[in-house]
Amino acid sequence: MHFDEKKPVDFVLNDLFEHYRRNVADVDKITKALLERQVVSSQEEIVNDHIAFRTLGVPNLGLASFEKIFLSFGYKKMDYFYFEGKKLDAYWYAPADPSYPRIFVSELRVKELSKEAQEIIQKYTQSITSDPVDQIDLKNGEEVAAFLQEPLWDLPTSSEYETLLAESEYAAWVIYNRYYLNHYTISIHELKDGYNTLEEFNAFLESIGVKLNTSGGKIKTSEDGLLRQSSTVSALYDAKFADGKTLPIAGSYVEFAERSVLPQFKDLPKDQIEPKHRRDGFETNNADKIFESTYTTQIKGA
Ligand code: OOG
Ligand code: NI
Repeated sequence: MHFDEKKPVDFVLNDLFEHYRRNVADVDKITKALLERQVVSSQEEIVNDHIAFRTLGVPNLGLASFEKIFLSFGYKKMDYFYFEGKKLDAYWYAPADPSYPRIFVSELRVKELSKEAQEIIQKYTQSITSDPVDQIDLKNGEEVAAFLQEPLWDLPTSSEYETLLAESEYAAWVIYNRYYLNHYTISIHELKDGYNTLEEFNAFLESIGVKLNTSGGKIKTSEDGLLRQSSTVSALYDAKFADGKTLPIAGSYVEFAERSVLPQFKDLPKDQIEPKHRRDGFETNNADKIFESTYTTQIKGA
């Protein structure tokens, strides 16, 4: 993706992507292979379907705080999703201009965790007594981009991290990684023949040594069959904790989405198909499995 950086949203999306690309080796690995095979002629040509963020449901943080950023950029709040087993709520946000990525934001139901886990999260977040997003100028792209990289709370100790991890992989991910971009998503249907179905694209990924999330199968399919998604498994990186210990923990991953043309537009000639003719939105059962791209079960699994 590439934007001209004139509007705050452009600066923010570019900055998020730059940090993400530098930290997640699979991003450049995939881009490089697509360039070598002449599937695309530049990184900018890859269409970004959506990006995702994770938040903690505590006062002054969470969805209600985070969404202010993208609502101010003209995004519209769309459907609600609930993930019972993972204790998460989520929404997706549609861009004002369809050439921009959708945004998927989830939030942990902290109140439903054990007392011990809640106390760890409170220890680090209770000093946040007003919404930090209210302190930034949302019209200033540089300021918003810096905010999204800024640690809002102190690092936990390694044992606190492990306690959280044992109960909620999501909680452990957010306490360390905070608002880092969780993934970007390549729109597979926009690629050329040979690469524009998930079966073909996954085969290409595996041929270059990219490991895929297998939870619920490599391809996750919506009930209507029109939204199919796959994702990589996060790499581990060495993370330093407040007690000086270093642990290998999950970072971010890459996702791939294939959105089919809606039944009412199935007879449109190929060259007239626009994003609005394709399946929009997200799917709870797909998302539930994609969350596990940062989970130990997927990372340690064969
Ligand atoms: C988000 C998982 C869900 C999708 O496209 O359904 C998702 C996450 O891992 O935070 O990205
Ligand atoms: Ni996603």
